[in-house]
Amino acid sequence: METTQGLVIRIKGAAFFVESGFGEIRCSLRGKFRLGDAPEEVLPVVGDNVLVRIEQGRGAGGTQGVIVELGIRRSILARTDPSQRKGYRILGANMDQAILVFAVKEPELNLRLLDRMLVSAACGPMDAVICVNKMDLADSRARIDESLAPYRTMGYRCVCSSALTGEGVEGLAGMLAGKLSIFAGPSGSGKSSLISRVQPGLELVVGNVSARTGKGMHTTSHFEIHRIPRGGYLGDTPGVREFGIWGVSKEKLAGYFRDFALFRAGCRFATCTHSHEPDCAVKDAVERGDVSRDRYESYLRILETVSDERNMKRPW
Ligand SMILES: Nc1nc2c(ncn2[C@@H]2O[C@H](COP(=O)(O)OP(=O)(O)OP(=O)(O)O)[C@@H](O)[C@H]2O)c(=O)[nH]1
Ligand SMILES: [Mg+2]
Ligand SMILES: [Zn+2]
Repeated sequence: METTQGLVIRIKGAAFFVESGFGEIRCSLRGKFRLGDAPEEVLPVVGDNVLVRIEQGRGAGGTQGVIVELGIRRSILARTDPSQRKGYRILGANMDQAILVFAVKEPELNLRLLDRMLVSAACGPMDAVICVNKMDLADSRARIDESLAPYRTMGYRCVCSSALTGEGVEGLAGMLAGKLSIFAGPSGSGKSSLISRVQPGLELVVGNVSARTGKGMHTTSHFEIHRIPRGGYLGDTPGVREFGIWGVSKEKLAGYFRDFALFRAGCRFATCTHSHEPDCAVKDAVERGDVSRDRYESYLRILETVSDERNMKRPW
C-alpha cells in the first residue's frame, strides 16, 4: 500500500485536492479525524498537511486517494459561523500571513472590520499585512495615510495598491515569496484582481461591485491556494460581510491589540478588561491620545461579543 504526504489546496464538495510528489491527487476522506487529544472530530481544510493512501494510479481520472491522517496545525484562520450550524468555521490552516484587502471605496473602507480580522490573524497565529486597494479612486491620499498611521505605529506592514494602475503590486509580490499567504477582506475589495496582477496566469474570476449597494457581489466562491513560482502559496478567499471573532476570550482579547500592549501592565487589576474597571491604564492612554479612540471602540465592540475564559468552548 502506497502512501504519500501532501497539502490540501482545494476542496470541492466531498472532494479534497491534495498536492503531492505524485502531482495533484483527488481524495476522499477515510472517516473521523481528531487533532491531538481533541474530543471533537475535525475535517481537513485548505492548507492542511495530510497523509494520503494512493488508491488508483494515473488513469483517465488522474491519481485518486484517501486522506488517512491529518497533521497538527501550526495556525488557523477561524471566524464564527454566520449560519451558526457549528459555532465556528475554519477558513484555512498553516498560513504564514493574511493579506487583509480593503478598498478605499466601493466598498467603503471599513476599519472596524479590519480590527476584527487583525485579532483573528494574531490569534491564528499568523502575520498580517494591511492592503488598501483601489488607490486610483482615492479623493485624498493624505486621509488614507492618516487612517493607516496607527497601524503603521503598531508595526503592521501597510500597502497602498491599485490593481488598475499597478501601484503597490511589486511591493506586495515581494512579501509573498516563500510563504503561505491568504488574501481576505470584504467582497469587491479587489482580492482576486490583485492576485491576478501579482501572479499573472492564475486567471481568477473577477466580479463587479453593485452600483446600487456599492458592495461586492461575492464572486469568489471557495478558498483555493495556488503555488507561486517564487516559492510559497497564495490563497484567494470569498469576500466576507461580517467577521465574528471565534476562539478568543474576554480575558485574552486585549492581548491581540498590539497598541494596548505597552499600557496593560499599568492597570490596577491584573484581570482588567479595560472596560468598566477603575484605574485602567489603557483607558488613560485613550484619553491622552496614545491609543486611537477608534481602535478602543473596536475593542469594546468585540469584547461584548466574546465569552469569558471559563465559558469558552474550543474543540482543541
Ligand atoms: N478602480 C479599481 N477597481 C478595482 C481595483 N481592483 C479591483 N477593482 C474592481 O473591483 C471589482 C471587484 O474586484 P474583485 O477582484 O472581483 O474583488 P474580490 O475582492 O475578489 O471580490 P469577491 O470575490 O466577491 O470577494 C471588479 O470590478 C474589479 O475590476 C482597483 O485597484 N481599482
Ligand atoms: Mg474574488
Ligand atoms: Zn485596563
